[in-house]
Amino acid sequence: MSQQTIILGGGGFWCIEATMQLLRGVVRVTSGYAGGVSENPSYARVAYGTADHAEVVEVIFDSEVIALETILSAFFTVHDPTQLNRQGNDVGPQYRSMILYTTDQQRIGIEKYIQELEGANTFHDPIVTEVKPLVQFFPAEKEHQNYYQNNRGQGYCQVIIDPKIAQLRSHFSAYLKK
Ligand code: MHO
Repeated sequence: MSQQTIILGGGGFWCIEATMQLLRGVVRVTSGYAGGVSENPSYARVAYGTADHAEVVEVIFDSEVIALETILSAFFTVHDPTQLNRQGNDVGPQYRSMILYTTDQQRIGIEKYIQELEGANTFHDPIVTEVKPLVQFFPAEKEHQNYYQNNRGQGYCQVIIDPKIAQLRSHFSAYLKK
C-alpha cells in the first residue's frame, strides 16, 4: 500500500466526508478543521466564524488503488469551486473551497489538474479553490464523524448531501467501493 494524505474543503464537511468515503482506495476520511492559524478550533467556533479554519476532511488513500487525479475529479464534481467563501446556502470562509497538500508531488498534481479544468472551461466562472501546504489538521468532534451515515433522515442530508452522492454514483460508478 502506498498511503497518502490530503485535506479537502468544499463547503460543509458532512458533504465531502459522505462522498469521499464511497471511493475505492480511500482508506479513511475524518472531518475536521484546517487552513487557519487559531489553536483548538471547535465546531461552534468554526461554524459561527470566530475561528479562521475551514471545515475540511482528511482523506487517507492508497495511491496504488486510486489516483490523486481521480480523488480531485470527484471532489470538483461534488462541490462548486467557483463559489468564494461559500457553498450554496452555507455562507462564510469556513465553507471555502480548499485543498491542503502534504507532498510537493501532490502540489504539482493539484496545480496541473486545476490548470486543466480552467483550460477546458469546465466551469463558467474562475476556480477560487485555495491550494496550500497543510500545517495542522484538527479532527472534529465525534458527533461530526460519519455524520451522513448516522443522520440520513436529517433534512440537510436529504436536501444537500443525497444529490451529491447521486452525482458521484452516476459519474464515478467504476471507482466506488462495493
Ligand atoms: N451549515 C450547515 C451544516 C454544514 S455541515 C457541518 C447547517 O448548519 O446545517 O457539513
